[in-house]
Amino acid sequence: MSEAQAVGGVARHFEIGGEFRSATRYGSGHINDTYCIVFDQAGDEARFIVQRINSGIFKNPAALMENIQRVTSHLAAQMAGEPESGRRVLTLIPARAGRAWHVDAEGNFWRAYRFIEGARTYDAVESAEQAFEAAKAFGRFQQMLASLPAPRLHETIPDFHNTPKRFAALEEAIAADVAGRASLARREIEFALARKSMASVLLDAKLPERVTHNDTKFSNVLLDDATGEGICVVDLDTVMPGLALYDFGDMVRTTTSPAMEDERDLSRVTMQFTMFEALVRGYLQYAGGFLTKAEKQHLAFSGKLITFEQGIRFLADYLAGDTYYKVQREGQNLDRCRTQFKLIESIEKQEDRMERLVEAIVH
Ligand code: ADP
Ligand code: GN1
Ligand code: MG
Repeated sequence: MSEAQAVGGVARHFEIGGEFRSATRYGSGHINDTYCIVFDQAGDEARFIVQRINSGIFKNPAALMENIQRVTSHLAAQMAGEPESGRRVLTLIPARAGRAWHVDAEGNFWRAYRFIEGARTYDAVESAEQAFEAAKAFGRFQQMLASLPAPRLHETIPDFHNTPKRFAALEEAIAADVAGRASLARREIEFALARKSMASVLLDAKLPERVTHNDTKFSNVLLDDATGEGICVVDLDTVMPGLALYDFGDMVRTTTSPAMEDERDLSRVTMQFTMFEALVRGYLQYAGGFLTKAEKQHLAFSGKLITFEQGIRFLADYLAGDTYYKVQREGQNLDRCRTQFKLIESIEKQEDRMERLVEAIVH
C-alpha cells in the first residue's frame, strides 16, 4: 500500500463526507507528519489537513489533544461573529468513533483539521509587513488565551523552554559524544559554553506564567493571500503554560533573518533591524495591554535567549546522531545550529539599539 493510500485509509475514520482523492505530504515541520488530503464532495474538491502526531516526542497524545480541543474551542468562542471567523482558528474534525483523534492499528495517533484556504505559511520572512502581521497574530493569540478557564493546560513536553536544562542536556551530549561528532563541532561547542550564563536569565526574572504557544516560528502562522493579514496561528501541540517571552523570542529567532533555518551561506544570516521593529510593534498591538514591566524589559533579550536555546538544541541533536529533528541530509542539524549562532552574533552587535527601540516604544 502506498503512503497516500494509507493516509486515505486513516481519513475514512474522520467525519469527512465524499470520496477520498489524494494525500500529499505538506509543510516543512520537523516533528509531526503532515498531509494535505483532497476529497471529492459532490463534484467539489475539499481539502483537509491530516497529521500523525509524533508520539516519540509527545508522550501523552490524548492529553495533548485535550489541550487543543480546549484551546480551539475557546478561540472560536472569542472570535464568534467576526468576519471570516472560521478561518481564524483551527477547526478539528472529529473521528467517527467520537473522539478528536484516531488511533491506527500500529498505535499512531492521527488528527484532522479543516483546511484554511486562501492563506499560506512561509519558511522565511520576505517583508516587514509580514513580520508585523505574524507578531500581531501571535500577540492576539496570547491575549485571547489569557481568559482560558481553569484547569491549567497539560504540559505536553515538560521543561520545553527550560534553557538551563537544555544547556545541561547539551553538556551531557558533549560528554557522551555517542555519534563521534564532537570533534566536528568544536567551534560551536565553544561558542555555546562561553554563553552559559545567559541560560537562566528569563527563569530568574520572576515573570508571570501565561498560556503560550511555545513554537511561534514564522511558518506557524498563516498569512492571508489577499490581504497579508496574519489570519490563523497553527501548530498547537505545544500550547501550554509558559512565558510570553518564549513566544516573542521565537519570533525574533525565525522572523528577523531572511535566510532559511538550515542555510549554509552564513553571510545571509542576519538580524534585520526593520524586522525586529515590526515584530515589536505588531506584538505589542495586543500584548502591550497585558505585559508587565518586567516582561517588556526583557523583550529584546528574549530573542537572543530563544535563539541560543534553539542553537544548543540543534547542536545536542547533532551530537546525539539526529534522533529528534527530521533531517534530509547529514550535517543538517549542525548547519541549523550554525545559523542560530550566527544570528546571535548579529543580535549581539545590535542589542543596545534593540533595547533602546523597545524602551522608546513602551514608554
Ligand atoms: P508541524 O508540527 O509538522 O510543523 P504544522 O501543524 O505546523 O505541522 O503544519 C505544517 C504546515 O501545514 C503549516 O506550516 C501550514 O503551512 C500547513 N497547515 C497546517 N494546518 C493547516 C490548516 N488547517 N489549513 C491550511 N494549512 C495548514
Ligand atoms: C520544531 O514542529 P516544528 O517544526 O514547528 C520544534 C520547535 C523548534 C522548531 C525549530 C515540539 O517545531 O520547538 O523550535 O522545530 N518542536 C518541538 O524549527 O520540539
Ligand atoms: Mg509547524
